[in-house]
Amino acid sequence: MRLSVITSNPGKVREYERYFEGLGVEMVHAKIPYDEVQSSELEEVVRKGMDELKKKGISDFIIDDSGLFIDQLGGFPGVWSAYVQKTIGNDGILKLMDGVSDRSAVFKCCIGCNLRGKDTVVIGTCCGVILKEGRGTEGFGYDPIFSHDRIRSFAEIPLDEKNMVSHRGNAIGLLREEMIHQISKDKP
Ligand code: ITT
Repeated sequence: MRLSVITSNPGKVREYERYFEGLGVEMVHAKIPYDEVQSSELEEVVRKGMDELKKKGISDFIIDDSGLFIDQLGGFPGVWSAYVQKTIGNDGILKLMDGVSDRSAVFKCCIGCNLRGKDTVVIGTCCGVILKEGRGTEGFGYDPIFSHDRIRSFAEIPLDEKNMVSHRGNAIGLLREEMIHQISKDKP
């Protein structure tokens, strides 16, 4: 089985490839642009993106819209995470969090998967905290400033460990269950 991972972010592709290794699913990176609508819900962005890609005749793919939601910033950067990462970046977030004692945050990942004509949308979350400084060289995006165990940042843990606990790992776990269910139903 072959699935295109449609994203501009190679870090996401590495996580999908690692997770699906050994499951007989080949992940292929595809950079096909689609509109990410302005919405306060990751799921709406994903569903509209899937509709647009299907209208273009594309099938058997995964898209992923993720965000970091910081409690004391009213959920910011949330659905604006990509823009905020490109503009003020991790240093900007650390400045906004200067002197803030409750550093709780949630990473969310919404995956849309089109497989054999059927759409599945799942959401995974990972609770943690914003660290006081960026640490580590693994991963991408907000990984250096986010910690799920309040000790190590996501950029300080190996990819396999991130996949076991992360928002994306949790979402992929749900998707995998759906895929196994669907494949067993399709078998003659
Ligand atoms: P595509 O939309 O093309 O897939 P993107 O990088 O813009 O790629 P998102 O909109 O889903 O992806 O991500 C919003 C931001 O959150 C972006 O800056 C990502 O780097 C960051 N991000 C997403 N998942 C992350 C993760 O697991 N660890 C750290 N940062 C992450």
